Amino acid sequence: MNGEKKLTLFDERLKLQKPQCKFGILEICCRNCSMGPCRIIQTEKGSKKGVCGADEDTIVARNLLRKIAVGASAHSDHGRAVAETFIKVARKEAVGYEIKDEFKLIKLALELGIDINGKKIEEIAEKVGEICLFQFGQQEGQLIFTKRAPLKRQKIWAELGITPRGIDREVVEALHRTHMGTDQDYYNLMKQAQRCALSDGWGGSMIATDLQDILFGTPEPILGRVNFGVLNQDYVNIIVHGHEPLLSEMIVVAAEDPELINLAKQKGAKGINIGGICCTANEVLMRHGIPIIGNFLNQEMAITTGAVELMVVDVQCIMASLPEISSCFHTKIITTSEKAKIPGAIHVQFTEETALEKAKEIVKMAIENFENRKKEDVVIPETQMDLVGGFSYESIYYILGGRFRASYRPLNDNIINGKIRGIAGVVGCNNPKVAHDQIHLKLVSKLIENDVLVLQTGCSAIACAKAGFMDSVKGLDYAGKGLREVCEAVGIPPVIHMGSCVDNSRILMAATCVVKEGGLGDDISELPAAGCAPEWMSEKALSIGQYLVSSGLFIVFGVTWPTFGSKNLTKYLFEEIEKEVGGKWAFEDDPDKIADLMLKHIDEKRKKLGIDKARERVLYDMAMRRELE
Ligand code: SF4
Ligand code: MSK
Repeated sequence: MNGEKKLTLFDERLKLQKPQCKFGILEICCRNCSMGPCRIIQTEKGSKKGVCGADEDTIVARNLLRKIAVGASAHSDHGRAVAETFIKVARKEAVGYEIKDEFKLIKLALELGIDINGKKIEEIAEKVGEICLFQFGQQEGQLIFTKRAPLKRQKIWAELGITPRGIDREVVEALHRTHMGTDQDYYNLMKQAQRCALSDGWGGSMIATDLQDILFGTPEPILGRVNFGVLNQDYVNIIVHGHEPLLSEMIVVAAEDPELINLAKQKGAKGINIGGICCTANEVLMRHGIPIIGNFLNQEMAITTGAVELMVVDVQCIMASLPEISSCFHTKIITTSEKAKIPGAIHVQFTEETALEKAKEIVKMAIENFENRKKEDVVIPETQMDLVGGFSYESIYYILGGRFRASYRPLNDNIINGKIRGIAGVVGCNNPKVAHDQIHLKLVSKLIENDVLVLQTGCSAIACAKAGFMDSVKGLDYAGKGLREVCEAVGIPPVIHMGSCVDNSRILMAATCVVKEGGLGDDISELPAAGCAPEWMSEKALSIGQYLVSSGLFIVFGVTWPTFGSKNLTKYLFEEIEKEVGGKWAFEDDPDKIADLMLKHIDEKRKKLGIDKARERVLYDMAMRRELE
């Protein structure tokens, strides 16, 4: 390490930011025009409004809508990039990529109404890619994947007028409405927030997930390892970080190139070791079992091990601090997206046409940097944990029902008989305002202890994997009796890793499959299910939360909540919205209380479905059961 430089990591920078602006925390400041910035100041005579007359309801709602639009656009632009690559692969213009899951391609083609008779796989793929890409610019009608939702749900959206029409259209309209002097009605602004978020969940994110599965393979349960201990002192260590697997998939291929492995050996290393951070980690784990180094708040610390030759990043959740931190070590930071450059990083422009070539170039840079590693500075914590990842909604079908009778029936039956009390989606980021990973862990352990099957994505999944909840043996020790029995019988951990942030669309599809299997109501809102992002920080999390609420789920956010500056908007989101869409938001930062809120909601739904008694019956002995029957 360069002794002259003082390293400042996220926690110290947070301290330096304190006290953080109260107007900002309450979201009651507006910078949408140059008459401002305006702040809502509460006085005894009432609140002082913005120069244009905007009150706290308008300002807070506009700020929230903007954040949701940004979150939705991040996911959707990811989906667009995948669709564009998909078309190039079909046209054989993208070297190194291929269609890995032809079965899913055919299934999707039929769903999209494509005539596949006599057509080659590439022709079908091109048509599928074009239809998906068209969803971004579509101006009217409904996004094609919204038709996957239960019919009752589609009707709710149609009656409220929040069915998303086109992905880009909803984001643009969101921004237009928040322009000075346009939409100033918090309720109307929230209608657009719902439409925009739904265009993410049932649009951009779902397109990203489905097309990635076809290109790189639909995940199936796979063993992996997680935590800093997966860095290897004897190997060239490369970290892939960000979100889009278009880049990381090629880095994985390049790292297997015998010539590059030989070069690594010539430089004194035993080989090339790839590890992931954030959602890129989830993507390469799900399909290749590539080890995960850590989640969002581990990115800076990974460099401080001194063992990382190169960190290659694409888009989203990449800290601007990385080049400065890496300058204290030998680590190279490589940006690859025209959309995401960082001062101090080396930029290697990545394109589909030259993907493999560029990936090899990047891997070679890492190998050549191995000799610059200062062995005396290397400190790799030994900790690592086994996990099972790779659960798609399709693989859950087969795990539960077997290859020849694939079905969600066993899951539904075990929810109905009470062995599984309900389903929880626990997702989202880390936030340095709370102790790293701790809220995720306390919450998830209480949920599984209470027989709730937990589905996970994003950095929350990595947090729980590090704690051993995704180890199919160790994880069972944390599960309640009923859940443990089901997991043991099926051979799954009580906490299911479903992928990256865009793969929350898998959770939407899993919920839809449970509804369509029957016996648990006609809509997602009737399921004994709830969701949470206990350590969220990104705007994408707000978009995810809103599309889950608008799809009928109860969603709790922790750490902080962006509408407390407006009583009316908060009341709408925490209470009134439920009458319209069946789902609602809540805020709670204590993990114990978050679990209680989710369990209460799950139990209320069980009661409404008339299956609350079934759960009590689990405790009965055989004689009592016979009597009941
Ligand atoms: Fe102030 Fe209104 Fe301009 Fe916002 S839009 S900065 S509240 S004048
Ligand atoms: S990476 S959005 S910190 S989950 Fe998807 Fe993690 Fe949140 Fe980024």
